Amino acid sequence: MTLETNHAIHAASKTKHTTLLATYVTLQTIPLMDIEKYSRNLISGPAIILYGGEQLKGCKTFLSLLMVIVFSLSVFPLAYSTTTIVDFNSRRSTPLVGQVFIVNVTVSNVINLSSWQTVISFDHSILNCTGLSLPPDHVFSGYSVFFPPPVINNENGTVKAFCSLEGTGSINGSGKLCTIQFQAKTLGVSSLNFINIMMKQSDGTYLLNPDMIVIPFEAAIGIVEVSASGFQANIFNVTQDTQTYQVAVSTNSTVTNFHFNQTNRELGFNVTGSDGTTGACIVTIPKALLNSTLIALLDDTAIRAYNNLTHTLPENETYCFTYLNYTHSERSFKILLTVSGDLTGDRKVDVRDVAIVAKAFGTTPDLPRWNPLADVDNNQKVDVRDVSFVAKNYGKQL
Ligand SMILES: [Ca+2]
Repeated sequence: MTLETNHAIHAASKTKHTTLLATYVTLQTIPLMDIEKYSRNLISGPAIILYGGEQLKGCKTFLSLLMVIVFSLSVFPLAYSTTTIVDFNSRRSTPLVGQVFIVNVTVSNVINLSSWQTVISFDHSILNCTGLSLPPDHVFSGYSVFFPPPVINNENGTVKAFCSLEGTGSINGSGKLCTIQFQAKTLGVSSLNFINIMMKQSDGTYLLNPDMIVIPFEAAIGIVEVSASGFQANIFNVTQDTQTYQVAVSTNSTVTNFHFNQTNRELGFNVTGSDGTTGACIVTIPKALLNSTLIALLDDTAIRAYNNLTHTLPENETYCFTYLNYTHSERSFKILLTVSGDLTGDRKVDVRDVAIVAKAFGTTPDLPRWNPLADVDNNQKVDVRDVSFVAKNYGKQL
């Protein structure tokens, strides 16, 4: 973790330029807990340089200082020209079904951070959020903070946390904001999204300086791929407009006859496994190939629709993801580009699509008439919202 107090920087800026540079690097190497002590050294002593916790002397001092300055010159311009990023570490998690795992929320290259709030959405049909805490090395560790209990909502799939330094202090640098614990409920893929980015409101994700002004930042997107034991990744090269892309099929089945048809905007393959056993696959598709509104067909029957308008297509900056369970035999699997509201895979929205939602109307996953295809917004119930989404798109075609 690289962190500095403004206090330390301010003190350093009063000393010679070389000292400032040396200070900058030295501060990067010391734990945050030592910063307060270090700041006092800067203020009280004339240019005391600490390196690895020891005071440097004589010739060694000069050589070491020279090395530090050379190193500083190479990193110094970067440190102040990079964008502030709020991110997940890891950006991609790959737990097995049932597994508990953690994702850190991080910030990098922030200046003058005094408080933060994150509101993160996840797919509650795939993940359960089981906790959110400040790790021992969080960005404000060593200082008094106000950290109200996080708000976890596994019905809607959101988790919210706020943390503020007490008093008027602030920190610069990079580090962890908080640690979120999830349990993987079922096979599938969930995006992790920061919501209402840079909006200072009760359900917003924001960073604030001591004057309560929002600090601009870019937010990354996290991906959680929940698979089961025995899954293997199969990578296929696909060429489109002379560019080559890679599609990954992670599955416990054997994959054959993989193909991509650029004109039809369709990819497909066959899956086989021991008869009667359960198969599943997760398909990772570059967004340059297929994007936004997709439908999956098993043996030419539509079984699941994915739509970025209803947040049911998991995606990050580069890839989108589809996933499917099936009973093994020789099966063909297709993913097509289609229009919003198409639930049959014929790339138009008509009475047949309305009928699919009508037939499953009023159901939840525990009922026999349940059809995940009809749950357009993936809120685990087929209700008026699903009907109105299809109705709104009635008559559209690709
Ligand atoms: Ca629904």
